[in-house]
Amino acid sequence: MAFQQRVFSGVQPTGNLHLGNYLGAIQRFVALQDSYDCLYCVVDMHAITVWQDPAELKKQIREVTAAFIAAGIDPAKHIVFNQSQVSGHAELAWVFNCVARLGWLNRMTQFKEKAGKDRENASVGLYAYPNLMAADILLYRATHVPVGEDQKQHLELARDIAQKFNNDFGPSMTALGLEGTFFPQPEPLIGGPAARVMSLRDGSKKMSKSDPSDLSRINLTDDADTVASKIRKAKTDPEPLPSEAEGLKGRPEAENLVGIYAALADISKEKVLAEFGGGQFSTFKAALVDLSVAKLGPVGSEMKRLVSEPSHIDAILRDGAARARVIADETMRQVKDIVGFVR
Ligand code: AQP
Repeated sequence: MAFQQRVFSGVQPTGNLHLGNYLGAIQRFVALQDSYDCLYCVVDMHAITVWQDPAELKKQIREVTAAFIAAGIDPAKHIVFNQSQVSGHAELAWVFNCVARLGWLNRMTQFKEKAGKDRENASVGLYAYPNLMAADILLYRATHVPVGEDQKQHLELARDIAQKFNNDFGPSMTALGLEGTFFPQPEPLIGGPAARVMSLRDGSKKMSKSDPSDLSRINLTDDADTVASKIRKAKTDPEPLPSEAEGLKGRPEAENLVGIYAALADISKEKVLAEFGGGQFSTFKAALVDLSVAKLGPVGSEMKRLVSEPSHIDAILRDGAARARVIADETMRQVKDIVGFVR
């Protein structure tokens, strides 16, 4: 079956949207708008897999929506919405809870990292998170999913779930006259120089919203002075920058800053090193500050302007959810028939 080319991706409203979310995901969402029909979702149901203060959660949902729009996503041409307004996500996730195997989920490294040592106390939702993510994507039968590298394993699981559903229910689909495969194999779109942006304080850890040190990340709402100070304080090593990308091996902090520059300037790491190789970090950092402020400053100020008008954001989310529901309801109608539920 030929599936309509469609992009789906989501961002959790868990606070402190950072440069990693921007370069690994949001900036790439913007670029895909010209070639695909896109759905960009504020995944609030994923957010509550760890405790969220209800009043803060509302603010954060609006903040992620504002970031999408400030970065250049057009909610009139594409669909921007929050997950909890479309009940199909929860319904399909339940079906997938019954398709995915415990052994598959036991292999998910993100659960192990997030649950940490206190595994017994982690929510069931955190454990089942990848099944909900598979439902998010497959509810729209999306064919392409732009994500950062940290989500690669979850995408592979979504592909396994799609395949098992198609196999398990193959005879039921045939009986219903549905030809071929029902769910596509969604393709991850991972790549570019900033698929995994690392912490500014430790090149072995990914830049993350939940890192207790604010110096580890550049938040999209940081002002120019804060961005400059965080980049100046970013950990480096004593060697000058190499002139070839090969020379970045074993130098994670240098590689991270060069990757950030390359992604912001939309050039390759080689090109960055052709310009700055052999020089000191101080010169390179000054150029990185200028570039970061020039690129992120307008996004941050537009985000602040948009969040000051919550009713406008809520209207965008309601409109997006209504349009998402049209696709989702049709998928769920067919899924219910395939599974054997009476409607
Ligand atoms: N450091 C990163 N580099 C590149 N891409 C990243 N993403 C996240 N961190 C980086 C990508 O951003 C999108 C949205 O992520 P999310 O908020 O839904 O979830 P996350 O990956 O759990 O983000 P954080 O910042 O790491 O949050 P916490 O600290 O709560 O775990 C995804 O496409 C993700 O790949």
